[in-house]
Amino acid sequence: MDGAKLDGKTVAEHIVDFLERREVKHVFGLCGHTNIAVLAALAESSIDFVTVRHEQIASHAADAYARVTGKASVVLSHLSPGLTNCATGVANAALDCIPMVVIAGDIPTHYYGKHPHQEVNLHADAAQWEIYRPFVKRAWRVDRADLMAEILEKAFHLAESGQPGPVLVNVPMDIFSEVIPSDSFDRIRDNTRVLKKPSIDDETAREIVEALATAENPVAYVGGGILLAKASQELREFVEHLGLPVAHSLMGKGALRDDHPLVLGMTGFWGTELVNQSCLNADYIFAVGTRFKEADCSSWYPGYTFNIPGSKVIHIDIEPQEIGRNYPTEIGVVADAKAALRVLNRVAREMYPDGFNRPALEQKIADFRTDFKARNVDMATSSAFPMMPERILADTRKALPEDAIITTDVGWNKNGVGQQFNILTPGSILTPGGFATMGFGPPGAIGAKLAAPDRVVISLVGDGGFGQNPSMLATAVELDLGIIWLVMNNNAFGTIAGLQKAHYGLTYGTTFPGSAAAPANGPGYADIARAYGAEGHRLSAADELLPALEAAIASGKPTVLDVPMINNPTPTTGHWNILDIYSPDKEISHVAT
Ligand SMILES: Cc1ncc(C[n+]2csc(CCOP(=O)(O)OP(=O)(O)O)c2C)c(N)n1
Ligand SMILES: [Mg+2]
Repeated sequence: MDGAKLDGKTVAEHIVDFLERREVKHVFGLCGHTNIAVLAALAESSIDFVTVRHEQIASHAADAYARVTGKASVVLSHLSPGLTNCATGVANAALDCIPMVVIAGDIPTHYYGKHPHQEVNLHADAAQWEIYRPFVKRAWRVDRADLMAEILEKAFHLAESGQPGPVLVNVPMDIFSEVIPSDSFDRIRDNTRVLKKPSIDDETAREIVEALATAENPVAYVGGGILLAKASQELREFVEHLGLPVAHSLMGKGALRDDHPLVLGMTGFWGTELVNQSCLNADYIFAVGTRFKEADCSSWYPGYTFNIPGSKVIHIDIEPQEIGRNYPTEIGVVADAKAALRVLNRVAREMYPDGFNRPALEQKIADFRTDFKARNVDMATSSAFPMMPERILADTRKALPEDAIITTDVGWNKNGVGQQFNILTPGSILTPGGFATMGFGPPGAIGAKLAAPDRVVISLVGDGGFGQNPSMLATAVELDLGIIWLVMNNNAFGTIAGLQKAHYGLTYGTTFPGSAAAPANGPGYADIARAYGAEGHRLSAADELLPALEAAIASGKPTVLDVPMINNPTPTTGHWNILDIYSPDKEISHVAT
């Protein structure tokens, strides 16, 4: 063995060299006997291994890290229970198109099917990789050491190209430890690193610009694809030139800063009247980088968010399967959002050098904002305690710099933020859109802070969501990450409690014992934070929030703020078609208190 080692490196060492060449700075994960060879190689490298106490924390942190860096993040997992623990975060990343490479250890190849310790072999031998199949772009089981180099190369390519997403590289532990010559890795050194993405031809671009320029009520509808393609600047130029109002999906929030005069807001179930009405009245919808998903489209019911057919749809997306799935589409274009918008901008300036101004539209948006603010002002400034959610959001926005990164979870923090919290820097809101995973936000903040150590990072999270992964505090304290976790604590799985109350008239299994003011269960979240070595404060009056946030930002210490909050639902004008299941014959608003 020693002799062989002199001639070459182990596969684990080659993997780490490969990651270094790709300028990977952090690997997120948790140990097990199947991956300690990789840990040993990482220990000798320039890469920091971010160790966590639960694999879900690793995959959520890696997800957020990739959202901020724009590059595939790397997770190192143990086999079976490690990989299944990790799965939720990987699936969350998959449904939001976030690039990630998961490297997992597995049982040794010579024990395939013999049921060695922790093998998944109920339907096929050594089959744990199949658990990931439904949500990764591809899952490899590496059965030969000399294939590792090209599989890794393909894995990163696939994760980052087209519609990005996670991939799995599943490695039997004996292969990690096999010593191989470097030629297979040498061969891929000069392979393509970056793929040029597809764009749009001039003729189609002219067709689109013409349609939008001659439309009466065109609306741009943008999704997370703008942020993935880093196309905010190009989007702004285009909509400003053509005077297009901009509606966005949850994932598209912040594609254009929310206080831009042309931004209508988030569509769908939690959308406001202005945005939903504008989309309903549109003759052309210019959709870019969005999948028209259910929550953003009021379950595709006509009359709530979109009237399609009726409105004509132009849809640009990198993934052909997204085009025309739920709505008939007049012009579909498979292209990268940034590349396509660049061409569209040039063509628009050639065709209409003076562009378009729509002062009446801008005035309408401004008036709506003033009116919305006025209607909200009592709640946004209320001294009520437990606090009004609107006040929590308003004070938080006041305390944060414009470029602060906010992770949300699910619940009030996501829906209310989507609706009424201004995002002022593209890419500064990280939210679990597709999977809507409770528990994403708090560990997500760890990934965000590691990717952007100089920016303020705050996790807005419900008490239910915070309870999912509190052990992420251990990692944050060990790495001294100055993150703020603001627990919007209504002592309930409040969003679901609201639904249950409206349809069934009770809250069973959806609220916690006691009340928001006096939860029956101890210890409180501030105590938990202190037990982990973080700062922890439970607020006792609404006026304490702003100073507490300012102090936490100034301290740069990991801080949990436990903020008692009234259990009011997020107001909505949209629609969610679960009513037909739970209350088919009743006129019911399932968010009514
Ligand atoms: C992992 C997971 N389990 C369950 C759900 C269903 N769910 C959606 S919102 C919600 C309640 C979240 O409670 P909390 O974090 O306290 O936020 P709140 O609704 O009270 O604002 C639940 C359980 C989910 N989205 N994800
Ligand atoms: Mg709650």
